[in-house]
Amino acid sequence: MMPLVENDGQLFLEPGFLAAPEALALVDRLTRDLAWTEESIRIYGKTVRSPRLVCWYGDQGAIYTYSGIVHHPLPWHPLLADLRTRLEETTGQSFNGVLCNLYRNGNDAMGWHADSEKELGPRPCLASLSIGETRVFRVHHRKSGKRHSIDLENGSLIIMRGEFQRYWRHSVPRSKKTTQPRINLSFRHIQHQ
Ligand SMILES: O=C(O)CCC(=O)C(=O)O
Repeated sequence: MMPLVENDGQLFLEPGFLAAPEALALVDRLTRDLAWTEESIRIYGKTVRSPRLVCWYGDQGAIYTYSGIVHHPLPWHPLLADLRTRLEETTGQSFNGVLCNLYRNGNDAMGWHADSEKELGPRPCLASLSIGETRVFRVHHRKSGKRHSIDLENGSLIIMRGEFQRYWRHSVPRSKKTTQPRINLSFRHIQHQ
C-alpha cells in the first residue's frame, strides 16, 4: 500500500484493491439492493437536502450518530459482509459497520469534515472503498494547511488511521464533468459506550 500521508496520522492508498469488473458489478447490485436514503441536514439554521444518498449497515447495537442523526444499523447485506471479511484480513482491524454513500452524479458531494464522532474512538481506523466513477478526494491539514488531492478510481481502497481524523479534514468536491455514479463504502468500528 502506498503511504500518501505519514505525519499526524496515516493515509494509505491501494488503487486496485478490487478488480474493475467486480467493482462495477458491485455498483449495479448495491445501487439496487441497499436502502438508500436522502437525509436532511441543518446548516446555519436552514434545513437542506444532503447532496448524496446514504445508509448504514452493521452489527446489532452498532449505533452511529453523524450529521446530528442517530443511525441504527441495517443487517449486513451479504456483499457488504463479504467485503468486511476481506478488509479485516487486509488491515488486521475489525469493523462492525459500514457507511455507504451514493454520489448519483457530479452534483453530489461531501463537504469538509473529519470522521471524529466520539463513538469511533480517539484514533479510528477506517477502510474506505470506492467503486464506480472516479472522484477527487481532498485532504487538508488543520494546522499546516498542507493539501493533497487524490483520484479515487473504481476499485480503490484508502485506509485512514492513527491521528488522521484529528489533524486532517477531507472532502469530495462537486465535479462538473461527472455524470456517472460512484459508491463509497467506509468500514468503521463503533466502540460501545
Ligand atoms: O466518498 C468518500 O470517499 C468520502 C466519504 C466520507 O468522507 C465519509 O463518509 O465520511
